[in-house]
Amino acid sequence: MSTMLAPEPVKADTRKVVLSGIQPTGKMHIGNYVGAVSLWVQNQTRYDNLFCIANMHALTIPEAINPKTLRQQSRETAALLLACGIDPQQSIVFMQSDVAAHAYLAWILSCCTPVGWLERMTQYKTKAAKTEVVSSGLLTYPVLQTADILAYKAAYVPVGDDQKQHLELARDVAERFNHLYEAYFPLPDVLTRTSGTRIMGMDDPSAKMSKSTAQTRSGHAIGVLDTLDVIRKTIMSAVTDTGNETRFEVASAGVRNLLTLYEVLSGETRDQIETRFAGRGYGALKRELVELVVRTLEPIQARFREISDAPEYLNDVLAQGAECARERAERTLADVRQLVGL
Ligand code: AQP
Repeated sequence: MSTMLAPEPVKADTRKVVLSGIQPTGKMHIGNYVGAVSLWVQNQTRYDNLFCIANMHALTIPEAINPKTLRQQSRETAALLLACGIDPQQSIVFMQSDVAAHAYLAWILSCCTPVGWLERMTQYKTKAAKTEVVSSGLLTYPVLQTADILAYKAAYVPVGDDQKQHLELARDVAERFNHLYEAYFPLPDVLTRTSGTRIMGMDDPSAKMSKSTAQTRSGHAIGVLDTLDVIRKTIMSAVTDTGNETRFEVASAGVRNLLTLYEVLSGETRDQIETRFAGRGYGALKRELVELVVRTLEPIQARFREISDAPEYLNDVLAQGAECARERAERTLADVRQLVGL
């Protein structure tokens, strides 16, 4: 099949560079898909794209993942990106750990980053509060993310809402580097959806849907690879309220979350959705959302199975991706070494 041929190297061109990543810290969920991956796919032909599996970021809480699981989930995540529609003929897909320049650049950038900036990060505070031994890697996580972005002088970083603060930090670090040495790095801009940028937990609409939470709480996330039965059960038992309100602006958090998922996956306007569900109760909304989610995920799951049956193809994609990414990142690193006096 032509789409399973080893990709040609993706060459840099005059389009703006896009870089984004996903951690292989668990099962990819519909929040990752809606907030980030579908946006990457949607804009794929418009930009010069690099997408990485952030497996080094996944080491920041080493107690949470064992080496075998990390390796297996990293490959699964890469296969899922392709299954979701990332085309390796158009976008560079690679493992973060295959490009050593990220870690090297992260060290140089960490020397330009005041500790206070890192200690203020919301994600650091939340994750540190839940972790017995807080690694310095958890604190410097956003510096490695900044290195991921700046290694390719990315103009845009498409992410969900939870990563916005890290992006602001990346801009601040780039600005500080430019101030200390020379105006070298462009300042990256965040790209987010207008709706669906923060999908909440099905079992708790006050907390964002998260891979790590999903590992300990069934009913929290809709996994991209979940079976029809699990998807149905998760959506049908999603937290709502005792009312009947399906207007976006006034619905309770849980109902708004379901409406938002419906909006992004259907492409219908809010007016159309409100008319569709007016007075029909939450059961109808849930049942139709189940159908929509299944219609969205079925082709992704079928494609995932095809890719999983062709491990050599995935090896080729990742090897080619690493080579292309390495070449670009090494060029940036050579400039940076020169600028800082190494
Ligand atoms: N609930 C969400 N709604 C919308 N977008 C989301 N993203 C994550 N959760 C949601 C976006 O998905 C991309 C990849 O996320 P990540 O792997 O970098 O990890 P994360 O942001 O820390 O999200 P998770 O899935 O909850 O992982 P854990 O539990 O490991 O922390 C990012 O662009 C993110 O914004």
